[in-house]
Amino acid sequence: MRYPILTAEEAAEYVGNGMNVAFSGFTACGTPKAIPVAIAQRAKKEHEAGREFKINVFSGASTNDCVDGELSRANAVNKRTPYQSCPDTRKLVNSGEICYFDLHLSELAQKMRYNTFGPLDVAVLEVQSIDDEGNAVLGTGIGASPTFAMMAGKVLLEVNEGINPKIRGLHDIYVPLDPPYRREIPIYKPSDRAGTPTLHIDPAKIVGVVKTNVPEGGHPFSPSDETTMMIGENVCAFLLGELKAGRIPSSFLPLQSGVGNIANAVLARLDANADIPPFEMYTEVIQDSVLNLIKSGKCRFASTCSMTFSTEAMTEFFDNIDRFHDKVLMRSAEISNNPEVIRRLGVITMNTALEADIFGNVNSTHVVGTKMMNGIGGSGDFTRNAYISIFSCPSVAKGGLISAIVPMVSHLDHSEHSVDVLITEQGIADLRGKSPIQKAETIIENCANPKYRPLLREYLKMSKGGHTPHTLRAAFAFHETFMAEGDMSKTDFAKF
Ligand code: 0RQ
Repeated sequence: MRYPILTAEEAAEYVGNGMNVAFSGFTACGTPKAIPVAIAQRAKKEHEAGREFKINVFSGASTNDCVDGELSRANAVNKRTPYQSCPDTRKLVNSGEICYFDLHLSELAQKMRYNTFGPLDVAVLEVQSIDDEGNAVLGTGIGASPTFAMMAGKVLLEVNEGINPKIRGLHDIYVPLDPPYRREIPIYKPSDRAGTPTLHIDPAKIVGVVKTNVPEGGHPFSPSDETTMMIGENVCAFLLGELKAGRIPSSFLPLQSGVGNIANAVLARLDANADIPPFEMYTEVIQDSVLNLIKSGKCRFASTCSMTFSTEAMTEFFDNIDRFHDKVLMRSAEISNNPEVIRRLGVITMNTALEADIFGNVNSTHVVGTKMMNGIGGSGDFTRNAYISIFSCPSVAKGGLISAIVPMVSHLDHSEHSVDVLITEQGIADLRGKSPIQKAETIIENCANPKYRPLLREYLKMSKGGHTPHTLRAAFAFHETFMAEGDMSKTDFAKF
């Protein structure tokens, strides 16, 4: 190999206080494992010596514990974007110690190419292999690596020997020209290839390689419970109704699904339902449930940005790669989440809400309007450009102390203009073609938990006048009551 072999500690010496540093990958997949830990150790030493050491951290989406966890615990993060889901990072974001800006994932690469956040000093990229001409085979998550490699002054590589070499050929690396020169992105169906299987990195920028050997996989998820199963059933029922009505063609349309337990349960129910025809996915993350769908023949093809498989699923995938090789393609987040492509393909999107209001506005990010949970992630990229956008969530959280259906969302991520359908375990609210009052009646009767329906009906009744009736002084009565008494169901509108 023509590149110097470094220890992680030597590599970390290239990262200085105040630098913009980008890490490869998307979710935990494809994220570096050694250099960020060494950067965190370096930060601790600098702090002990009384010197400042914080970096601005860019990534494709959430990362692994080696990036967000280690760097946050070392108090080494100044700015952070576009998404995180790490408890240690979340704590510092909510105490104001990390300057977090929550960004649509598809937008990061273009903003970086236009220098919106200043020059990118260092890119730390995990790869499966790299040749002397700088052609790299990436790992199990791409994120914004193509743009990070293009824009970084210096590139530090982690060559992970734990990534199965059979991964070669699963990537489609394509960077669009920037406006005003942009042309259409040539993807007309989820399986279309637009670019190349390897990422070219200018060898002159590669300051060194750190070797690691960490197998990918091992991201656990909980099995479906009764609530998530019911949500899955309701999503199936909705999609079947749309098929029957001819609003979804009989050949079906590509699906996008978020991550987490609800998404897994929905996909499992789609798999089990014989009336749902085989479909393709145009999505940003595929979990074990998608591998099962591919095995059963229900999912014909999955375009994704990362493969978030458990260790067992990852092993099964690579052991049977001949069977899966023409069924999966990984793209950068800029392409997997691209508005142009999503709108063209007619993607049906399924994402999760923390809370929704009776008029169909959705909060996916802020607990009680103030505390950041994770971030908007790709949910906005998909929702705003969907053929049909579906949001689902359990009707209550924290054992019923919180209603997920509220009079007014305490933070807005997805407005009523982008939310077509709301689904809880209670039922389906199809909001299309309805006025705000009709939306409210449908959401209260079909989606709200029976425990909260009388309160929500009362709110709607007391709110008179206008197109979207509200009683502004009481719009956050549910949230205020929860903060004061720990139980939204104790809301007394007369006190507001
Ligand atoms: O709390 O963890 O203490 O049990 O929120 O809720 O129901 O387990 O659902 O794991 O799917 O997360 C919106 C956060 C949902 C996620 C969100 C509490 C609840 C629980 C988690 P505990 P669930 P999930 C693809 C697309 C935005 C990004 C996105 C998310 C915890 O789906 O981050 O969609 N979405 N990306 O008890 C207070 C409420 C609550 C509440 C739930 N109303 N108030 N707490 N909780 N509702 C991925 C990428 O973009 C990479």
